[in-house]
Amino acid sequence: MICIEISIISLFYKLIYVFTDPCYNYTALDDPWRSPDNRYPPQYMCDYYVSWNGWYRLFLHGQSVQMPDTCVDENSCGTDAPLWLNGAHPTVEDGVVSRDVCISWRNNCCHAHSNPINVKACPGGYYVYEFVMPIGCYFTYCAGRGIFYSFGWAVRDTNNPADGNSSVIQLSSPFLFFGRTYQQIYVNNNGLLTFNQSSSAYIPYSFPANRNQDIIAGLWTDLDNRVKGVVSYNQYTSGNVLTNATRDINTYFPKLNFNASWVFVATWNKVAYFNLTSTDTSFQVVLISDRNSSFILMNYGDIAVTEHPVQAGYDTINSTHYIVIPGSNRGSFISNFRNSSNVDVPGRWAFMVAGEPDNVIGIQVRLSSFSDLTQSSNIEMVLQQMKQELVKYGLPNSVELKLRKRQKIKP
Ligand SMILES: *[C@@H]1O[C@H](CO)[C@@H](O)[C@H](O)[C@H]1NC(C)=O
Ligand SMILES: *[C@@H]1O[C@H](CO)[C@@H](O)[C@H](O)[C@H]1NC(C)=O
Ligand SMILES: *[C@@H]1O[C@H](CO)[C@@H](O)[C@H](O)[C@H]1NC(C)=O
Ligand SMILES: *[C@@H]1O[C@H](CO)[C@@H](O)[C@H](O)[C@H]1NC(C)=O
Ligand SMILES: *[C@@H]1O[C@H](CO)[C@@H](O)[C@H](O)[C@H]1NC(C)=O
Ligand SMILES: *[C@@H]1O[C@H](CO)[C@@H](O)[C@H](O)[C@H]1NC(C)=O
Ligand SMILES: *[C@@H]1O[C@H](CO)[C@@H](O)[C@H](O)[C@H]1NC(C)=O
Ligand SMILES: CC(=O)N[C@H]1CO[C@H](CO)[C@@H](O)[C@@H]1O
Repeated sequence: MICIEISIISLFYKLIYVFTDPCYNYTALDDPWRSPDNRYPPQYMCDYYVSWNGWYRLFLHGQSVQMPDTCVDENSCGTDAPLWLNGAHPTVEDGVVSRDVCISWRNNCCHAHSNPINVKACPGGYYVYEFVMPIGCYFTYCAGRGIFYSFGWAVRDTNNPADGNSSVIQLSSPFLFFGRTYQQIYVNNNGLLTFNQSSSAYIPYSFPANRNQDIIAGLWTDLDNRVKGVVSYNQYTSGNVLTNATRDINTYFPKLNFNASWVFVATWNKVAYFNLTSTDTSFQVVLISDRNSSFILMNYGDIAVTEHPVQAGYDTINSTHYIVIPGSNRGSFISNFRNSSNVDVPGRWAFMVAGEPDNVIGIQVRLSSFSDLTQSSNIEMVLQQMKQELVKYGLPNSVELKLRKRQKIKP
């Protein structure tokens, strides 16, 4: 009798625990505008007017994310002065901890402190936050890390004119692109970078085009910043941007011992498509070099679908090298750019476009099951993925991978 009573009581406590543990008792907050990549919004959000109550778990488009615990740029997270966690996230063993919250503003990562919040790590590998009213407006809690490099007026970008192109930009360090050395570049509003002359083409051609032109297309389509959005650019030879670029390239291309000396950032922020004034499209093309080798990062934020033809990737003179980001020739598919990647960072693509490639001595392919290879469409896909991997390491895109069937020899 006593035994049963004890187990009922312990079950009762377990239930109370489950119902009060914030790890199982939170409100899901999925506001895409809270992303650090949502910069220079048309209107500022403010968390001061939210009736915060209890614990929250952060999501972005359904994906579980955490609050950034390193500085975020001002003019991001849907406002001018975003809030980030000034302290490391706890471990599950730490239980509930209190953390300082910083306000990033006026070129100062911690211009002021907002009210502290409680944070808890959960066994499922996520965090919950007990958000409280911040100290004023326009402050918002950020969600996720963001992949965009700093841009905009806070870092003194140069803006392109409406519906046109930049004037010729002299590069402060030459950019190598598959054997050619460029001292100048154009940022063209329709989503592409060109070297020798500007381009007003709003209907892309498909890569590989075998033309007499080197071209880098973040998202080449009919973009229209007369009605909405800003196209801007900047180049750097010192500062945090170089540190970040060095870290990123060494992560994606290990063993090169890379040290960035020059970074060029071109950004299309919240630009509309022509004749589709309600759309918003944001992406970035980042060129990185150490004089001897060079890399391209493409960062994709929210990309609206479009019926205009599109093209993303790069192409070279005579198409000796080219890349088409998968799906980028179908405007109905490009919203997926935000979560596709060749470097395991949703929204980001990285390519080496000049320099000594790391010697490729083998590739490892992991298949979810052997039967995957019985379908010829799957084989094509696996070969494509292997090719992407090889091209990332500097092999020309003209390499063709073919599967040769071999008779199994009986022992
Ligand atoms: C563009 O410039 C590069 C480098 O200066 C040069 O090699 C190439 O011939 C030029 N292409 C055209 C089409 O003018
Ligand atoms: C560099 O990266 C850190 C950490 O990801 C980020 O907080 C910072 O804003 C970045 N700085 C620049 C200039 O991109
Ligand atoms: C990269 O170069 C900078 C400036 O030349 C230097 O201060 C820094 O120590 C170098 N970093 C590495 C990892 O070599
Ligand atoms: C603009 O859109 C309208 C309707 O949405 C369409 O009738 C018109 O043909 C479009 N114009 C151009 C130049 O595409
Ligand atoms: C570039 O290559 C030259 C010649 O191989 C070498 O001497 C130099 O140190 C390299 N510079 C960088 C920044 O790697
Ligand atoms: C491109 O191809 C044309 C025609 O075959 C050739 O004359 C030209 O030299 C090639 N250009 C380069 C940069 O390879
Ligand atoms: C990728 O992004 C698209 C468009 O935003 C979204 O509908 C889709 O669910 C995402 N897919 C994944 C696997 O997250
Ligand atoms: C191809 C093209 O339209 N180029 C333009 C780039 O911008 C300059 C300055 O506005 C124009 O003169 C060019 O015609």
